[in-house]
Amino acid sequence: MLDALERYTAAALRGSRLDAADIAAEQLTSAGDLGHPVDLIGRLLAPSQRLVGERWANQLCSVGEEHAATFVTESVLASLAVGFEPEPTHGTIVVACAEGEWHSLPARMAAELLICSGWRVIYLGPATPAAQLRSYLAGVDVDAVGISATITANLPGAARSVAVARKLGLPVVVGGRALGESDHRARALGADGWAADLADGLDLDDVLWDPGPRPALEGDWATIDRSRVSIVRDAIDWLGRHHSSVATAEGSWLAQVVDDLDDIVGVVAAAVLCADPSIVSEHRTWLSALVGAQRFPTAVADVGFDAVAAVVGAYSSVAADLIAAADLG
Ligand code: B12
Repeated sequence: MLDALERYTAAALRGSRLDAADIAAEQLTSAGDLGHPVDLIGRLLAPSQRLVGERWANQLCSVGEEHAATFVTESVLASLAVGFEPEPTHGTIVVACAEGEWHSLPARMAAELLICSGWRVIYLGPATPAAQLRSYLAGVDVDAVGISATITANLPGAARSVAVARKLGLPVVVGGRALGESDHRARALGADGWAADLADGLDLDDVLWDPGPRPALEGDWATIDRSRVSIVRDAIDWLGRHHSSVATAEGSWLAQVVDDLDDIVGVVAAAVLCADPSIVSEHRTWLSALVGAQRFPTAVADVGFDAVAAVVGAYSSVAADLIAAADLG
């Protein structure tokens, strides 16, 4: 018999909210070990979404199925968590996605986990621009801010979100897949704390560190991030001169090339911000596997990096050196 994770994921991928909710409820009420929403999120809903992501990346499910699964899991999360909401004891935290970050479900899961651990949560959802976050925070009485980032290209946006909250004197905790597995990136963003896992809730005394140096909001990373459109345009010109197939690209294929280049430039800005070339190599490995799964030669991923490497030096020598230092093997 298929285990609960596989059955749940299959139901979510076929868009069957009732089946998925039944499997989740069965786990909550049976003698199974997922007796609380915290466990349900950590051991069923989040792993199911990761599985869906892997299947999408390996061309084993379509974008439509991935969207359907996300809707099902959002619904299950909302319906199951409500009955478990305790009286808030920790104060109020605003949870928002970083500027540019459209992965709202990770932040939503984090919000539910915070609620279960006694926080009152105001959840702002996806991609709140930093300026709007600032005006929102200026008008509410809250104790802390949580910023979520899923893809590394959005770490520069996260740094701007963090900065506006800190300027208002609010402690900022960051989390999400883009932060990696140590506090290094969180510190580079200027956050006050980082939490990878909210299974045991969030106690600010445990996660906040002493204020250290903050990243300057101007600098090479900001120049690159601000110049994304021009760098992508230069990279397309470079590709046109060096790879004739790109010179004649049009329609959706050209749009895909532009998107991929824009992501690479965002990732380079993030790597410069965090002084961490592994951010570039990680993205290169991921993109190569993705184009391989799409049955394109993996060299298609290399040329995007070659193009950005060739043109970015005109904007930032630090970025050019960082790409050269990244292991793009
Ligand atoms: C659903 C989904 C989408 C949906 C999101 C819908 C939504 N409402 O969220 C949509 C369609 C928008 C989307 C878009 C894209 N996606 Co997407 N997506 C996913 C998927 C399958 C699931 C996301 C999810 O629900 N995660 C929920 C759980 C699993 O996330 P989690 O990080 O573990 O969250 C926990 C902790 O991190 C923590 N946490 C999270 N936030 C916070 C905040 C604080 C303060 C704290 C303390 C803790 C905390 O708590 C959470 C619960 O335990 C992921 C796969 C994955 N591994 O996440 C891909 C994935 C993230 N996407 C990916 C990609 C590439 C994209 C796109 C670039 C695709 C494209 N070309 O369009 C765009 C980028 C959009 C953007 N600019 O933001 C890649 C990223 C790879 C990479 N290079 O980094 C992934 C990993 C898929 C893959 N395997 O390749 N995506």
